[in-house]
Amino acid sequence: MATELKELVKKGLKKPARFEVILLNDDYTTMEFVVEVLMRFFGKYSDEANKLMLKIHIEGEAVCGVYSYDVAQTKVTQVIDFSRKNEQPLMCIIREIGDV
Ligand code: TYC
Repeated sequence: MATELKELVKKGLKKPARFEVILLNDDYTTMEFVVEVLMRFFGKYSDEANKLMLKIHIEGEAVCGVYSYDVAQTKVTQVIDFSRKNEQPLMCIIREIGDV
């Protein structure tokens, strides 16, 4: 197969990009609020949500879920809207997973 065609086939079969949704630590958001966010938007049970919240508190950040771009971006918007409505400064970002 010609090199150009090989490249096209390769492109067509490329794995869809995946994005990590990450919560960041801060000094003001309450621990209870972060646990609520993890349960409400990331489908975590109470135990897992508490462990993940503490990981963020100690390490500065943690991956809360992995999604397609659209779903990841929607999670960020939902978390930030919910946080501001509740007067919490919690920050949420997305990061593309690189091929290794
Ligand atoms: N560090 C916050 C506190 O001590 C708790 C916290 C945890 C805030 C996780 C944000 O993503 C976060 N109240």
